[in-house]
Amino acid sequence: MAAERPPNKLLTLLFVLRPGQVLLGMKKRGFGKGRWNGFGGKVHQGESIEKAAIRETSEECGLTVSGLDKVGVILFEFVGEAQLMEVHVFRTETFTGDPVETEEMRPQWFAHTEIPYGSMWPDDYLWYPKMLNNKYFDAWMKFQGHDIVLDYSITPRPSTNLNI
Ligand code: 6OG
Repeated sequence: MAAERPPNKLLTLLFVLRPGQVLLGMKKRGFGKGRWNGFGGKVHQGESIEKAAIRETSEECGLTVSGLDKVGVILFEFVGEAQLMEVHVFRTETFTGDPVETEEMRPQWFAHTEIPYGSMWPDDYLWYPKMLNNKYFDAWMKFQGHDIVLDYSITPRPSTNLNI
C-alpha cells in the first residue's frame, strides 16, 4: 500500500550524529510538541530541500551542519485530514558549534542504545535503526490521529550521498 494522492507539504528532518550518539530535540511548541525528534520544518518557496534542512537545524538548535547524507523520504498520511506530508530525512556527522536550547527545541545527546522511543512519534522506532546505520529508505506511514500507526511500508534503497 501507499498514499494515493500527491504530497501537499514538503518538510525536512535532520539528525546530527557523533560516535555512538544522536542529537535529538524536545519539541516545545507546535506540531509534535512534547516529543523528541530530529530538527526540521517546512521548505520555503524557492529554497532547496537541503538548504532548508541546514537552515532549520541552525534555527532550532544553533548548529551549523554540512556534509549531509540523505537517508530517506517518508510520506505521512493522516486519516480524514487533507495534509499529506513528504518529509526528507538527512543525517550528518559534520557540524560546528554547541547545541543550544531555542524557543522551539531543547536539544540533548542520546546514546543509540537509549533512544527515548516512548516520548517520540510512534513511527520512529520503525526506521531509526536504518537512519542510525546510514541505510537509505523510502517509507509511507498512515496515521490515525497522532498516536496510532494504522499501516506502513518501508522500502530499502541503495545509499545516496549528497555533498553540499
Ligand atoms: P514544523 O511543523 O515544526 O515541522 N515530522 C515528523 N517526524 C516524525 N519523526 N514523525 C512524524 O510522524 C512526523 N511528522 C512531522 C517533520 C514538523 C517537523 O516534524 C517532522 C518536521 O521536521 C507523523 O515546522
